[in-house]
Amino acid sequence: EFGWSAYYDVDDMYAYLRNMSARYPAWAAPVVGGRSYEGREILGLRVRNPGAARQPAIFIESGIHAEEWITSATITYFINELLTSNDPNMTALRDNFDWHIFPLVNPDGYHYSMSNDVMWRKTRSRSPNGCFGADPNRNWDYKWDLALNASSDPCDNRYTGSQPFSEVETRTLASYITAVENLQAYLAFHSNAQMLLVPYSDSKEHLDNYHDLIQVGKATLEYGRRVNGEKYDGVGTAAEMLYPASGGSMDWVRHTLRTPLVYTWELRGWALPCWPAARIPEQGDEVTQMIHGLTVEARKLGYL
Ligand code: 0X9
Ligand code: ZN
Repeated sequence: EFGWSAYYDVDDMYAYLRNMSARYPAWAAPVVGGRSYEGREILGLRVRNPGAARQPAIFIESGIHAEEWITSATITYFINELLTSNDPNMTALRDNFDWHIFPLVNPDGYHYSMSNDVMWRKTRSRSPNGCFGADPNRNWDYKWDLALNASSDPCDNRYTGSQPFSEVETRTLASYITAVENLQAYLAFHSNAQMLLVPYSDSKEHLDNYHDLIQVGKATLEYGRRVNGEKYDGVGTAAEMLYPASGGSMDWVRHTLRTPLVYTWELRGWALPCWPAARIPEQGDEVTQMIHGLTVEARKLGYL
């Protein structure tokens, strides 16, 4: 039985997604966002109001880094709240948006992290020199060749891949995202720097709606803080808050698709991936409230 007091491997997580779509067939359907090097699906759930016409779409990407288990556990927790809760904040979320939720976009790496090497981060593609995998958050086709906080060495943990979108996971997911109609928000989940990041990651350049993103982001973190009193370090570009990095998903989405609201969460945690399973619901509740808060605050500024 799937739940939130343990971490689950790919097959169990996917069974849970299929099970939820079977329980709520009018509202939820499994969607395939791409495929992996080892032939797994990138499985997600589309949740939308069967009685509504076109709604703003929100895309959730989680588990791109294989060892960041807490992100996938947190997002399946959110799915559970979204589909089963009678809290009016949750019913508003499921009534008003077209959700594309992918708790695990790097299934090969995650399975390898669970079964062989807890610190595994990358995909599992084979390089000619015998090393495995590229960093799927350095492989997207935006500023890829800057290779900031990245390496051209296939044995490095932050290998860019041999070319932009060399990894089938990022390539196929990008084409899925491109086809999402009316995409208004893209939310990516990592751990564990405890901050909220906005594009772009490669420079300190600020977007035209930077101030809106910061205002909504700060308010969003307050919704999370009210749950357990846990404070995040703040909101800003990766270049200013963390380190400059290039080839990441959120920058590609913002630049290529012009999606207005794009954020990357760095969840809480300590030494990866050892956030204790017994404390998954803590971050599940915080993130659920933050996603709710983000929609409320963004709407105040005319988004969504
Ligand atoms: O380095 C990363 O990819 C992320 N940090 S992590 O420790 N989880 O690896 C930060 C991502 C922010 N930058 C981009 N989205 N480009
Ligand atoms: Zn990460």
